[in-house]
Amino acid sequence: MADGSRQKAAVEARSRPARSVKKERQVAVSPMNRRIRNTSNILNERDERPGGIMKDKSMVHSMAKTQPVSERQTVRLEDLTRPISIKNNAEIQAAVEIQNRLQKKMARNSERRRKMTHASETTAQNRTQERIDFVEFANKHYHIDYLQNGVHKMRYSKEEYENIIYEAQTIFSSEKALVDIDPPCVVVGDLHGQYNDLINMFILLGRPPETVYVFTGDYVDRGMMSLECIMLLFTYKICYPEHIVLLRGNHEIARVNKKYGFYDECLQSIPKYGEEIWAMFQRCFNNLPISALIATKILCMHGGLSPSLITLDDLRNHPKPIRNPFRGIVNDMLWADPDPAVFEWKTSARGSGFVFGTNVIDDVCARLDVELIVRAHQMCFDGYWVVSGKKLITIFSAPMYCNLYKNAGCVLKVDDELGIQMVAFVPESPKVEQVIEEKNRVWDFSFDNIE
Ligand SMILES: [Mn+2]
Repeated sequence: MADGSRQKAAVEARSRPARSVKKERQVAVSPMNRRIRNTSNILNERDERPGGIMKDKSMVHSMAKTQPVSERQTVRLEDLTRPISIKNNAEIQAAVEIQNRLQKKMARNSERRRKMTHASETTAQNRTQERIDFVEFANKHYHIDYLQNGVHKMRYSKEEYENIIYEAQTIFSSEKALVDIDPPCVVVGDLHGQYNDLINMFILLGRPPETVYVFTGDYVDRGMMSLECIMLLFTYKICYPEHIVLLRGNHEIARVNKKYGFYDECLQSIPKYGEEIWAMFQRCFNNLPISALIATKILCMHGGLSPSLITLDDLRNHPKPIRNPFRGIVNDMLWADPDPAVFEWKTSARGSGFVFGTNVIDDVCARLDVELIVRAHQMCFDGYWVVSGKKLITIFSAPMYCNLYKNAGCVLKVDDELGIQMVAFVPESPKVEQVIEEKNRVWDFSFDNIE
């Protein structure tokens, strides 16, 4: 190598990448440090820790922006591609009230259907259904007092925790490890306790059952409002089990969420019963499905692929509950990461699961007859990452991750014909918007133009 080019390479290596490496190291430790330092003022209204989306009012507007899409999709989704201008509390409240009315109407219909199809359910279950009005419980989360900047912890009673975890667990245990689902739907990546961003998404894209969702796991840990995230999602699962799929992430494992924030949050937020409720959550998590299959063509999971994934039926019929997965197909699918530079399989630096290359993605897609793999698990600055070949997409749905990254959050919309669109939640930063605009050109595709 000539001296000049070596020097140039050294300069390049020293400048930008070095800074970003340093930043990543900081991020790896500081969320926890911040948590510990700030435990005394959980209810501080101006709190800027994760969980709080709206640093100021203008941010509500900026996060409502969605990305330009192809013409076909623009027509189909015109309400989404128009910038939504929720500027003040009154406007948010009006939007919420319309949704609340719709919600009640749909709940009445769904309740009627449920009564017709499950007329012979046990009386015990009917009794708990009477004790808590689950739809009302979910709607409470959209009360204007909570739709504000910062961290606003909900207070749930012990009975609410017990009822909701119990009912949700009953439903999860009746689901297969691979759940089949029909489009249209929205696939969501990591949330990590960023409850305000979750609420923001429900307000903008619609709540279940109006919109069907597939969540790919990592609801808890890191952020400050894991309990609110998981309680709201479980409630929707109870009310509309067909309209929301909750997959398991690597943080829905006891040994992980004991360490990275959820356990501490339970102890702090639930006086006396924190430990007990945390354990109940773990038993429930053990029943979560691992993977979802949209119209037999789009396979979703939290982490990625496993060398043990031979047929879809193997996965579908995998027994549950799965307590503390350590190795094998389930553990791999919760932990794996793609890497185009890897030839086939490599052990992972995470210490669990594998790293897999593009030829593995091609092989698996051909063998299982799926066209696309959607997974989460890795932070991306523009909210998503398309692996070359367009057969695997990473989505990450926690914008401003831990309030330390200036990343966008992204969800993936799948329409009736399996056309795909990204909806980005953009934090207030011109740099982020520019990055997303650039990448969006790469992104725009449907199955029609994949050969
Ligand atoms: Mn993860």
